[in-house]
Amino acid sequence: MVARGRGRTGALVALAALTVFALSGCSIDEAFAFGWPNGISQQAHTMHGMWIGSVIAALAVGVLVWALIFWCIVRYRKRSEELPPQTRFNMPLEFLYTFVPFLVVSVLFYYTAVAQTYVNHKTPNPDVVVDVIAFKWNWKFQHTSVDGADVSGPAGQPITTIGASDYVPVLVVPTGKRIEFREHSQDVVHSFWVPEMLFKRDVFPGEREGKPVLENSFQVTIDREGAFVGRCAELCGAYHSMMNFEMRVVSPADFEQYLTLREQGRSTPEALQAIGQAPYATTTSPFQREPEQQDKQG
Ligand SMILES: [Cu+2]
Repeated sequence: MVARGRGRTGALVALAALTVFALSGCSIDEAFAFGWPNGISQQAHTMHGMWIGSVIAALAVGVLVWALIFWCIVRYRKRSEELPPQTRFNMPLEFLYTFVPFLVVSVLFYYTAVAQTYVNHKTPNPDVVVDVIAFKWNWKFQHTSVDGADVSGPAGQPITTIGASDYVPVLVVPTGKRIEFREHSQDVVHSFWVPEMLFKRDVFPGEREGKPVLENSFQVTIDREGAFVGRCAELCGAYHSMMNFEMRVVSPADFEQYLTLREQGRSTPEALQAIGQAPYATTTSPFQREPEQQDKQG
């Protein structure tokens, strides 16, 4: 009687879980992602796939372990005062205990290494090179080269985008192109992070004989247009949290037009407006302190 009641409760719990899942209307992919976003780059999709696979593997192992635990609780519960038969040193079982976790770790390690190698891979000739210059407490983005050719303004000056006290810097990049971000810091360690890329990398300071001691860089191919907030992900001082920027991903044609306008000497807001990407900076607002806040924070 008790066993039947327990079975019925189990079935009810399973049915409830299934109903919640079905009514929430989310796909298998979303259900197993547990809130992890799919990202906007090919590299992010690879990491997302790795995550989904790990979740499924973890759930499979978890369900097996839970089933074994509950089966043991029921099957070997105390029935009398008599000492049950004692079994120890079961070699096949001990071998299984050691081998199975090793197998699980090996498989996870393999897929991690494959995904990491892909995400870290750099081709020698990226389509677009952007220099990311971090300083306390803002960003400067410089479009350095496109399709192997250097880009510069009308007087030969570099094409840069930098925020001001009333607007955040907007970094404009194209879809479907391999983009290399080369990171430099002018003071302390910062970290370049666009959450939708599912990726961040520290920006290091330090130069020796005019060359960076340690230059971090990475490459991505973005496949979704849109405006995405970017942040500093390394505590770098008092106004670290205000170190926001925006990444505006546009079509390759719009990007080309944007860059041509910049080469002609137009400012970032003007060029963005001309390619139909106004208003300027939509994902985050700059740091504007109220007078009373100013007093409190000194
Ligand atoms: Cu910072």
